[in-house]
Amino acid sequence: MKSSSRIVKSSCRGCHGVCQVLVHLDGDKIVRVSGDPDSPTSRGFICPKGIAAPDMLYHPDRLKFPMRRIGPRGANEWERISWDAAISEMVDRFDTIRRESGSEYLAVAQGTGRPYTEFTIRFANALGTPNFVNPGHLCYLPRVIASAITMGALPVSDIYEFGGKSPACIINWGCNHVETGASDGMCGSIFKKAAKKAEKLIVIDPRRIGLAEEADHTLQIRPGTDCALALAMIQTIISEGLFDQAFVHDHSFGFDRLAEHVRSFTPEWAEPITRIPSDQIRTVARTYATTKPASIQWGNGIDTSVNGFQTGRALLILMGLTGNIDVPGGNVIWVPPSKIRPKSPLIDMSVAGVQFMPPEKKALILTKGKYPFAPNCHPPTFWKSVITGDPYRVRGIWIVGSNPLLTATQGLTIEKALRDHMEYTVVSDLFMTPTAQLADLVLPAAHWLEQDDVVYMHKIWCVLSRKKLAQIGETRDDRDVIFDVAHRLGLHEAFPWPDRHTYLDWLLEETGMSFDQFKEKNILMSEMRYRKYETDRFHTPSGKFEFYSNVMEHEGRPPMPVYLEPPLSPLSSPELSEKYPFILMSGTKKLEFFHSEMHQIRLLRKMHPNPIVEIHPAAAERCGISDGDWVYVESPYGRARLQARFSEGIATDVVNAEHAWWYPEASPPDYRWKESCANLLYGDDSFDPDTGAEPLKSYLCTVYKDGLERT
Ligand SMILES: Nc1nc2c(c(=O)[nH]1)N[C@H]1C(S)=C(S)[C@@H](COP(=O)(O)OP(=O)(O)OC[C@H]3O[C@@H](n4cnc5c(=O)[nH]c(N)nc54)[C@H](O)[C@@H]3O)O[C@H]1N2
Ligand SMILES: Nc1nc2c(c(=O)[nH]1)N[C@H]1C(S)=C(S)[C@@H](COP(=O)(O)OP(=O)(O)OC[C@H]3O[C@@H](n4cnc5c(=O)[nH]c(N)nc54)[C@H](O)[C@@H]3O)O[C@H]1N2
Ligand code: SF4
Ligand SMILES: [Mo]
Repeated sequence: MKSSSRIVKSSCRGCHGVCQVLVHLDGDKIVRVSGDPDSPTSRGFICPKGIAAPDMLYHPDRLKFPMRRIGPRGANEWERISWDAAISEMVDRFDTIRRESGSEYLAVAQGTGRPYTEFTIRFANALGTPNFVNPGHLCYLPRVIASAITMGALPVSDIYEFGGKSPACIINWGCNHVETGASDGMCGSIFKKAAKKAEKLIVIDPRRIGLAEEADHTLQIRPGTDCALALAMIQTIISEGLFDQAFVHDHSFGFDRLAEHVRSFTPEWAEPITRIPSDQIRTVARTYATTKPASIQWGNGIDTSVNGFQTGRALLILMGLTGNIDVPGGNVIWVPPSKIRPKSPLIDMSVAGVQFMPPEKKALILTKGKYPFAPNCHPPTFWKSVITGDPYRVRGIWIVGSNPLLTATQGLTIEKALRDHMEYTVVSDLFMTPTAQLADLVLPAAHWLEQDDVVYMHKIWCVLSRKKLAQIGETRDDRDVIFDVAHRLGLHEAFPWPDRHTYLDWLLEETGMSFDQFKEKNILMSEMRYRKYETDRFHTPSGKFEFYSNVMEHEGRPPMPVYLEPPLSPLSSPELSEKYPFILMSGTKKLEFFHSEMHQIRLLRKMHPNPIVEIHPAAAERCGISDGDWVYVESPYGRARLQARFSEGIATDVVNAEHAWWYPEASPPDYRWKESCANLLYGDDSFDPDTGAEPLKSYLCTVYKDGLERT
C-alpha cells in the first residue's frame, strides 16, 4: 500500500441502507468504496450503487455552485452566485411571503426520507407551515402509522439474532430488498441469510422475485389485493384455533369483534379476488401460524394501493394473533441506543420515532378532513392547489432533494405549477434535474462522502458514523444551509445551536463522546430487549395490541380492516379494461438506481441501459411484441416508451414498468423526461381513503409496439 493511501470506515447513503463501508483514499482522492467485513449491520455487503459512490461524487455534471435563474423559467439560463447572495435572496423572498400572506404560503418539499429529514421537518414546523410535501403518503409512513395506532411502534423482522433465534418462518410480503440492496433501514443481504436459514419461506408478490427460488410457497397475488388475502389468513387462523391464546388473552384488544368481523372472509371469498387458490391460502395461514417464531417482512408493495393502510393493519393483526410480536425471531421493536438524543425536540417523537406535524398545524393542512392518516400534506392535492388556488395558492417552495416531475404522479401538473404559478422556487440537489430546471434558485448539495453525520434515520438498534472525506466545488450539506436560512429568518428556538457540528456534539453529549470521538468509534449499539409490552404495555389507547383500533374508530374509519377493490381494475372497471387490458404495476425498485437518481453514472447505466417493462411472453405474443422491442405503455392519462423484457414470472395480464426514467445525457432543460416516465400514466382518480396513497402497482394500461397503431 502506498504511503499516501488510507482507508476510512464510514457508512453508505446510496439508498436507505445501513451498510458500513470502507472508503479507500489515495491522498485526498477517494478511489474506491468497499463493504466493511467487520460491520455488524451489513457484514461486508456492498451493492453496485455503493461501489459507484466515487463516480457519483466526482461526476462532472455535479452542481458545484449556487445558481440563479436569469432567463425565462425553464430556459436553462443561469448565473453563478455566491452562497451569501443565494441565502440572502432566499431569506428575503421567504420573509416577504411570510409577512404578506402567512407562513402557510411557503412549502417545504422533499423526496424519500434522507438524513436531513429531521431538519426539513424542523424547519417547516419552526416556520409554521403545514405544507410539508413528500411521498410519505405512499411510502413507509402508511406502515409506520398503521403500526403506531395498532401497537404503538413499528415492528421489524428480527433477523440479527440478538435473542439467539432466527425466524423459523418468514413471509416476504410486497418487499424485494434482497434484490435491490436495502430499504427502510433493513439490509437485504442480512435478510437473505435469514431467509435461507428459515424452515419455511413464503413469498407473496405478483412477480416471481429472486427469493421465490428458495421459497416453500410462492403466492402470485393480483396486485393491490393483499388485504383480502390477509383477511382470509386471519379467518383461517381464528376458525382453526391456531392463534396464540396467551397473547390474545393477556395483551390484545378486540379479539371477539375481530373474529366476528372476519367470519365471512373465507379463503373461498378471497380466491377470486386475489387469484390465489383457497387451499393454498389455508396452507400458508397454517404454516405461518404454527411455525414459530415467524416474521413478516413487508415493503412498499403494501403501501402503494388504495387499500394500503388497511392492508398494513391486517398484516399487523396476523403478527399479533400468532404471538410473534417482540419475540426473538419474530417481528420486533428495536431498541435504539439509549444515550443518543432524539434529533428533533420540536417534533413529537413519541410515536414510533416518527415525526408528525403538531396537531394545531395539521388543521391548516390542505388535505385536512380528506385523509385522516395522511402523514403530510397530500402531494397530488398540493400540486393541484398551486394551479387552482383552492383553497389557497402557496407562493414559495423549497424542494430539498426530490425530483417530483419524475417520481410523483401528475408530473405535467407539477411542471405547470412550478413554471406558471409558483412565485419562488428553490431546489437543492446534487445534479441538475428536470425539476430543478424550473427553479429560480438552485443550490448544490453535498454527497454522502462530503457529509459528517450521526446516522440514525430509521431508529434502528445502532447509530453509525459518516465522515466528510471530500469537497467538490462549493457544495454544502443541506443541513448547514437549513441552519443558515433558519437563523437568518430568526428561527433560533428550533435551531438553538450555533452550527451543525455543535448539534452533532449535542446529540452525543450523554454518551460522553464528542462527534470527533464518535467518528473513531464508528458505531454505537444498544442492548436488545424482547417482550417489552409485558412491562411497558403497548402505547395505544387501550394499552394493548389493538385488533380493533380505537384510533380508527375515533376518526370515523373502519376500526377493523376492510378490503377495497382498486378503482381501476378488471373487476371494478370491466369496460375500461377492455381498452386497457393489462394491470399496470410501476416502480418496483431497481438494484442499479435510486428512483430517478444515478441514471448518469456510467457503471450503473451500463448494467441497466434502458427503461424496462416486464411482460409475459404469451401476452407479448398476443400484442406482436418481441423481447427487447421498444413499446408504449399507455393508460387513459398518458404513455411512456419502454423496452419490453419477457418474464415468465408475471401474470399474462400484468405488466411492470420501471418508474422515474429520464435521460440525463440528453439536452437540458427537459432531458427527454416526458418520453419514458411511467409516472405520467396515473390520473388523480384513486386514493387510499386513510392516507391518500396512490395505486402505483394496481392500475390499468395497454401495451403496443412503438411504430404501430395501438391495438
Ligand atoms: N411509479 C412509481 N413512482 C414512485 C414509486 C413507485 O413505486 N412507483 N415509488 C415512490 C417512492 S417509494 C418514493 S420514496 C419516491 C422517491 O421520490 P424522490 O425522493 O423524489 O426520488 P429521487 O429520484 O430519489 O429524487 C431525489 C432527488 O434528490 C437528489 N438528492 C439525493 N440525495 C440528496 C441530498 O442529500 N440532498 C439533496 N438536496 N438532494 C439529494 C437526487 O439527485 C434527486 O434528484 O418515488 C415514488 N415514486
Ligand atoms: N436499489 C434501490 N433501493 C431502494 C430504492 C431504489 O429506488 N433503488 N428505493 C428505496 C425506497 S424509497 C423504498 S420505499 C424501498 C422500497 O423497497 P421495497 O419495499 O422492496 O418495495 P418495491 O421495490 O416498491 O416493491 C417490492 C415488491 O413488491 C411487489 N409488489 C408490488 N405490488 C404488490 C402488491 O400489490 N402486492 C404484493 N404482495 N406485492 C407487490 C413488487 O413486485 C416488488 O417485488 O426501497 C428503497 N431502496
Ligand atoms: S444497499 Fe444501499 S447502503 Fe448498502 S451499499 Fe447499496 S446503496 Fe449503499
Ligand atoms: Mo420510498
